[in-house]
Amino acid sequence: MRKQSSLAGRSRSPFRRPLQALVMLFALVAGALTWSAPAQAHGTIISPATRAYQCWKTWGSNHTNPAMQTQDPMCWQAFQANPDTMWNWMSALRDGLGGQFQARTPDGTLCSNNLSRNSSLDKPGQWKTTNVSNNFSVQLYDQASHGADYFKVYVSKQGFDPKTQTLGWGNLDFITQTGRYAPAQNITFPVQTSGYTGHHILFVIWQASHLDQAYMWCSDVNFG
Ligand SMILES: [Cu+2]
Repeated sequence: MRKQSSLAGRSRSPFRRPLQALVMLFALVAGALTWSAPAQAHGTIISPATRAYQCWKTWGSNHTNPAMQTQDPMCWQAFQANPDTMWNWMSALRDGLGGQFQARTPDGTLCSNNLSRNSSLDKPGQWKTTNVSNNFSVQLYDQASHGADYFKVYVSKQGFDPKTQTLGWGNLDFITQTGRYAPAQNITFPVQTSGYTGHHILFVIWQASHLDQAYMWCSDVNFG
């Protein structure tokens, strides 16, 4: 019986092998697409760069380089924790918050938008900073052109140390809330501050316009 069935199997193999090869090829391609393509296309603040975007831009094409461990340890730990955080720099979103940002975002989870897959972004440390003056521009790049109901902008208080402290709501100064912006791939708005020196976290909430979809990010800035 075994012999017969194996013979039968062999006789079918010219048909089965190409089919198996096709199935495997499809699985490989599907797997590669799932891994490399963003789950959905959205956006982030590219200037001053958000944490995940800065890491992606600096190391994305070179993310296995061991030099990152000493040159940019916070990006290193983020890539170690979950490289998807960087590949999906545009997808730090939650739907349906109804504007309840503080109530639904516990202290210590602000920089990840309370997304556990991005918790590496909440870690204090030597994140690379962008130099800014008291008055600077914030630039959203949005592949999906959602537009904005508004942006809310905060800066960590003078005296708060992003290198050693985890960010909570009580550590933030509210700076401004913008008006609406029509759908566009690039939205730039001005921010005016005073009295800040050194390393601060710029915390921005983007309430997108196509549905109740909220993004939150931390950008590390150095007030010169
Ligand atoms: Cu979107």
